[in-house]
Amino acid sequence: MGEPRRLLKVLVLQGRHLAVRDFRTSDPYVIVKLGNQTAKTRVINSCLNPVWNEELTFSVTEPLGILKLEVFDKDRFKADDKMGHAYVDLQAIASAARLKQVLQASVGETKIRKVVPSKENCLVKESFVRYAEGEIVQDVCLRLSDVETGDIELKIKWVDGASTAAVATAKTL
Ligand SMILES: [Ca+2]
Repeated sequence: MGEPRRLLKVLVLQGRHLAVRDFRTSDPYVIVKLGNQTAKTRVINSCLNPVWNEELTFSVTEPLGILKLEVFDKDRFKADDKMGHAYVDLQAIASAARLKQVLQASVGETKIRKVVPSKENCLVKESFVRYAEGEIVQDVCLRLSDVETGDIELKIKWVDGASTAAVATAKTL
């Protein structure tokens, strides 16, 4: 067995008040990048408040870096139009994940960290990193840049392969 595999699961929940790129609406989709890994959601046609509820999975590599999001309007006969971009600094969730072993004894839900909106991030409101049901989760609401309007809501989950295996072993004993 090699290094335990750690995953970052990015649940792209929804977009709100996205920009118009066609006549009255847009056909939005989101590209999410972590390092050299890229994943994208499906296109939702003719919608400025799309609900994707789509989970994109990335391998966690060191250094962890920044999660980047780009929103586009799908077009049939020309290049897709830009609808803004945003990023998430993953340091808060990464450092919370390091605390996980300490938290394993705790019951229910624990808020570990709070990130407040500032010029240094894209947050629309306070973002909490929490420990719930054995997982480290961060709820994020992002304001898109370089666009007239638009927010994107995400849920980021840190999945530690090693501890999942440990829990499974504990259950069989
Ligand atoms: Ca379009």
